[in-house]
Amino acid sequence: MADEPNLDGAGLSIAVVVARFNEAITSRLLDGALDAMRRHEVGKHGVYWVPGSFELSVAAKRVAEGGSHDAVVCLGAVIRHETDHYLHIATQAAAGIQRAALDTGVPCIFGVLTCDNEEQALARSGGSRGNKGFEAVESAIETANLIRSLQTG
Ligand code: DLZ
Repeated sequence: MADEPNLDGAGLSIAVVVARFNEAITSRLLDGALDAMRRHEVGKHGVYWVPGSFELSVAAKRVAEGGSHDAVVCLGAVIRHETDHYLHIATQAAAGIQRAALDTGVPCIFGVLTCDNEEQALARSGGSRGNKGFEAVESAIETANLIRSLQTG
């Protein structure tokens, strides 16, 4: 059976990088993220806005390099349009966020919705399917605590 996740946020500092594109959705993800940080008593946090999900990774990398946060949560909403443009944005956002994490050693969490329509995105940003922003912060806390425990042996 798997270990219980360590969701104690006290003593952690978490950054949230959030995309302004589809702000009606991403502001709900941010609300969920802030709620999770309150509930898990995260010590400090910072919020950084970028234009769209494509820019999340470059900002996450710079924030992680700054060294003052234990994890970076990236929030965005990529919604299918008439062309396949959205596919490139979602794929590059995922790859870039993972690269930022691997390059810096700081957990960078993928809290980006990839949906067919706004209805699906609303359901996953505080609707019937929960809030991906809340879940992303829990992933950040658990991973940051694991990394910290591995560093201190
Ligand atoms: C241009 C664009 C499009 C078409 N769709 C989305 C989207 O669904 N979600 C999102 O976060 N951003 C979108 N963008 C903006 C890009 O992420 C990016 O900001 C611009 O292409 C400028 O690099």
